[in-house]
Amino acid sequence: MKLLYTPNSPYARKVRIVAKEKHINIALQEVVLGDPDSPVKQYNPLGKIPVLVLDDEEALYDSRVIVEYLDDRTPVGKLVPNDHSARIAVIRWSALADGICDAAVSAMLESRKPRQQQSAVFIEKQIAKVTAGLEKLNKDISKKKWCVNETFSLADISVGCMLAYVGLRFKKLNWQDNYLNLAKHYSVLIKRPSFKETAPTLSL
Ligand SMILES: N[C@@H](CCC(=O)N[C@@H](CS)C(=O)NCC(=O)O)C(=O)O
Repeated sequence: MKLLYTPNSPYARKVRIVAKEKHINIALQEVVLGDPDSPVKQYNPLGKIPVLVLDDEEALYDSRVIVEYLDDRTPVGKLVPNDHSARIAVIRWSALADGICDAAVSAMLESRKPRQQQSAVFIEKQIAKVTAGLEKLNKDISKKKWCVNETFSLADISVGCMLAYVGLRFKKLNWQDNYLNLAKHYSVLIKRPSFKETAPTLSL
């Protein structure tokens, strides 16, 4: 099994953390998304990473599908609970964290266009989604240790990956000072080996 990934993708990091937390070995294949010879399209018609290529060459995407696949491979340390209401809560937290990443990625890509082609209105709209999402998560995490039912889950992993990504791309949002409940939550998460070993390294 191999994972096509880029080191800074929050979605791919989520998958890498889930694999580590579940003690599942996956080979990593770093790709360059802009490279015309990148193998990604061969496996995912959408051209997006992460993609998990199974031993029989079947490809799984997107990150939400891959994390469920990995979580179901072993009952040890379930990250998406079986209980219906806990499961819905976990995937809802995760959907919001991923949605914030979607808006942050869109704003970042727009800001990389030549200045005349950029839309300031579009960027502002995406950043507003990021800050509204951060506010909601900051309120919901409140004084809790973990996002759902006081148990570490996929919700915490998704939130942690999103926070690291927003910090990497939008330092000026200064989320660590503006969302103190999230900052406290993050300070606990980054002590886990799975987070330390997957920290983004590049600023590209
Ligand atoms: N919903 C997808 C999002 C994946 C995604 O947007 N990945 C980005 C990298 S961070 C990508 O591959 N972008 C390339 C493209 O959109 O062409 C997931 O959860 O896997």
